[in-house]
Amino acid sequence: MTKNQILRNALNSGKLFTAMAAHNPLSAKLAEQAGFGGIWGSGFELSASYAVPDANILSMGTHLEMMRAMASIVSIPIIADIDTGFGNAVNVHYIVPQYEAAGASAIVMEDKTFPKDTSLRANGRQELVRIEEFQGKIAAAAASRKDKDFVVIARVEALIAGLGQEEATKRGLAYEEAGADAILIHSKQKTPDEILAFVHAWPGKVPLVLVPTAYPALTEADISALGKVGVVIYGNHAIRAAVGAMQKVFAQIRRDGGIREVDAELPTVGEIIGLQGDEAMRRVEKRFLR
Ligand code: SPV
Ligand code: MG
Repeated sequence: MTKNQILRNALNSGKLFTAMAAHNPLSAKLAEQAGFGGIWGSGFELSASYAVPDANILSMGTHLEMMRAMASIVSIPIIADIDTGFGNAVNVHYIVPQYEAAGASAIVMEDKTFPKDTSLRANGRQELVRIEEFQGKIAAAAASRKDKDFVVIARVEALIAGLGQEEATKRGLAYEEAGADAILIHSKQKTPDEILAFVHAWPGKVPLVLVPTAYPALTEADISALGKVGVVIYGNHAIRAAVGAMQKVFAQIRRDGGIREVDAELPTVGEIIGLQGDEAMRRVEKRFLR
């Protein structure tokens, strides 16, 4: 089965598919080893790893090349976060085959204006494009893919923009009609109430995608029990884990005036060499070095 088929089958299966955010091939590999079904090619994480805001500061090429690098290392599907599609429907028609060729198995595109502002920031600029315009962008994404199993996910930002449930449902249905394979509905409310109201009322046929960063109380068991959600995305836990771990270790080394104490708490250099794919390289060495 191809990676695209794995994701497509998961969406059709009715079973919840889990995707962990990653910002480089190493974090993607760790997510795969931990047992997640797929990788979320997060714009937020990649931006954070460059220490710039998640507001279309990085170019499409930078994100695309990171998806390619991750896809060359992991065997699980990558869901690429293409923000607003880097322009209009013409841009989307051009870039979707590039993401496909880079090894992604899906794109998620959100209905905000370009340049976007990050969704979870308080008081961010959250302006949406017209429904018809975004339908055109979704239709362009669906029409331009080469493999019918490549998944197109439309992301509704109406709740993030404070436009209410009615607008969110209207947009979700319009994007389904335009050819979206799934609808990502995002919320920044601290409790799951807003998202649960949307999910319970969702009249569409395609599965929903949730990103429960703001409302972490909702577990996979809770989400599965809703019966309408195909994918849960853990949006930024790789970069937050990395930042927390580095801050802790760096502070300890400064406090201790050296690395003696901290050394035993860290993964060994051997473990890192293992993650670099050393074993495979040694096999090549043995076979071809003369
Ligand atoms: C991302 O991880 O880049 C996302 C999810 O788009 S969020 O940051 O919650 O908007
Ligand atoms: Mg994003």
